[in-house]
Amino acid sequence: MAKNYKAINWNQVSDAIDKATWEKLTEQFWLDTRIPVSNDLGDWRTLDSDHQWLVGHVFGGLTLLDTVQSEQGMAALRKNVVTQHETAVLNNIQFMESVHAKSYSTIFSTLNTPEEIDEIFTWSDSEEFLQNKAVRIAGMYMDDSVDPLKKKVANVFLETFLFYSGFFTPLYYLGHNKLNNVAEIIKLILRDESVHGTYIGYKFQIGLKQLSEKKQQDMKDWMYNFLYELYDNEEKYTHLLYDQVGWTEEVLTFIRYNANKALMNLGQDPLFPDSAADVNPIVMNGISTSTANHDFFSQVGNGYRLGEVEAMEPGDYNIKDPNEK
Ligand code: MN3
Ligand code: MN3
Repeated sequence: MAKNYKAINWNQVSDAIDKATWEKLTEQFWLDTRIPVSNDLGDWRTLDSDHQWLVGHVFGGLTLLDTVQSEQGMAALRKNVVTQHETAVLNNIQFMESVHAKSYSTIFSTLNTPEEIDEIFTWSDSEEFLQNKAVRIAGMYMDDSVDPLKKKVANVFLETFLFYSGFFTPLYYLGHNKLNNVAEIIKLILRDESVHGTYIGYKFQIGLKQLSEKKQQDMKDWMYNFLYELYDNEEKYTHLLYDQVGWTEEVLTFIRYNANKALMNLGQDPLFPDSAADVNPIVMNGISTSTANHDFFSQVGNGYRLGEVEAMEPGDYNIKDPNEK
């Protein structure tokens, strides 16, 4: 046991990315309870039962994945931080993952009956292809023998890739000017995930560069194999959700595009040929527009303007080799 415990000093920050990320995340803080989801009830009632089923169950799936992130993901990454400020950032991320997980329940309680909500949770707690991805990733998080860098890869694949089969639905409706408040919640989540994926990917790249060339190559080989494995399951999950409404192929294009973005966050070359131009432009529109200005905090007088914070782009972090001068 160490003799002394070290107090975190924000006036001496060894990695400026920690501070920048903390500031970005705290600036864009939000809560589900401030979004008027009940304004979407009119749109909701125009959907047929297949489409209502889809909306409920994609959010059931997303609830499960955000539960994994909030309960295991950040706790796992926190065991291998390089700086104390990194711990603080991961604490922030962990709390927001709990907000994300809770926000779907806010949507359910507005749009769905208690019986439907019970059915959605029974489904997400048992559906094979959904459970496959949750158990696979959570299993890595909880296993102390798994390489910490691989846990970062699992985290970025989950955040930047595996969530997007679910995000497609609210973005599609947003593009058709439907369920706008539900979509607003999803866009606030996406804005968070954009920072999370970039930050964890950056920390991964620093760790990767410190390995020998042989070990870097082994890590890359493992990463691409792991992505194939996850994609194989994701294809089946997508068919299960989307075949009945006929959107499956479009969703698969969208998730391949996001798989490439996950690889970019990790500093790697894309795997799939799909680019932004291949994705349904209505869905891309939903992703790129900034969030509406709900101006939550001006009500309490401290002048935050939530909508002014833009999503991060991969180029926002200029990753340098820490060993280079
Ligand atoms: Mn999340
Ligand atoms: Mn996240």
